[in-house]
Amino acid sequence: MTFDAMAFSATDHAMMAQALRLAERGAYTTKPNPMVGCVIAHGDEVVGEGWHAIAGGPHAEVVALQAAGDRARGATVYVTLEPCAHTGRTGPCADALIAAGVGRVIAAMRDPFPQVDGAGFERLRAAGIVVGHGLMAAAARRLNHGFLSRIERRRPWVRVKLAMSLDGRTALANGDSKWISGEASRRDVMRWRARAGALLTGAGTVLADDPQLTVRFDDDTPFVPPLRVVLDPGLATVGRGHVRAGDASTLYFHAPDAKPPRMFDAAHAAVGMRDGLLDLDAVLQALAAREINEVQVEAGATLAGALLRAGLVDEVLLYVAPILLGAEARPLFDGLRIDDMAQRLHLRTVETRHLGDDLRLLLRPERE
Ligand code: AOF
Ligand code: ZN
Repeated sequence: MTFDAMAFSATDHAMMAQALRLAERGAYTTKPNPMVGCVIAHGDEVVGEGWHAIAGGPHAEVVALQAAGDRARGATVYVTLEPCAHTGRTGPCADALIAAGVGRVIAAMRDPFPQVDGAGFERLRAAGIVVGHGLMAAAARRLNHGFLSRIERRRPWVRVKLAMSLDGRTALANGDSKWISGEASRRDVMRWRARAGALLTGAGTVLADDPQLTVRFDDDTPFVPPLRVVLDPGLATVGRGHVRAGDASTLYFHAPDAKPPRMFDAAHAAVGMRDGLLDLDAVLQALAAREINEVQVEAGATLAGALLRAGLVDEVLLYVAPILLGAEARPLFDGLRIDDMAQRLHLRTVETRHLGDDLRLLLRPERE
């Protein structure tokens, strides 16, 4: 049977759905690696499960094979990403699957990582294993949109987090923006932060809000702390703000002519200027080069607006609080000039949810 002709059964779907749920367990810890889940089964009977928990640790298939032991022989393996064929921090999963004598491997999607990219499937087929792929591919892509963005577009996935009043305002005219959203929303933000490889803000937000940009959970859920990134063309915030307190590291991007002070010990990098702002494309490319898959932007309307205008926003995470801030307060995105309804920007609502008194929307700008 060729993989193109393989029809997936209801059992196949249920097993892959479980593999995707297992993969999610690595959401806060696998970065910069993708999240991967694996289920090994004989028909409806699951004999092994695994997920990739941490970069450098065993891959999902290896964990599941260990759990299955001898029962892996002749079994079907469901995995959310193509098994690897390279020797990276661990040995190739394709070889481990072959050695265990599995009968069939079904993957949700191909791994675009240059050292894999189809080579895993080929190696399995060459060993006589039946290979299928494409089962629940859309869900698998969504799961790893950050990793895929870094590999395929050489820039991270960009999520802009905003909290607004019912009248669409994010801060008072004097810059005060604490507290718009409620307690449940603020707890929820921590979970999204923990998924991100970097939290990005601007010098204006550091001066006005003094955020810590750390993950603070009220339980002991493990996570890899995201890098804090400050866009500060003139290095005006050096030595100021909470953004360097706590355990996470901080990286400053500045204009080429800004001179870091002599005793400045934080990581910093110069990027060019474009339209009076740091070149945002260059910033994102530099973050991808540092293996950042997903960036969460927590900044004001200036940076959010600049990213949106540059077409660099992949996702908007919006908390809507049932309060009114009035017409003098600041909007969501600065610099959008729309004189004609034909110019209006469309976003697609991907998900809505209630959090206490707030409403959480997940939106994607529509690209033409
Ligand atoms: C798999 N199963 O569970 C994962 C895979 O540095 P390494 O050795 O951990 O390799 C990382 C690369 O391996 C990563 O970029 C991605 O292409 C693949 N991840 N592959 O077969 C897994 N996590
Ligand atoms: Zn692997």
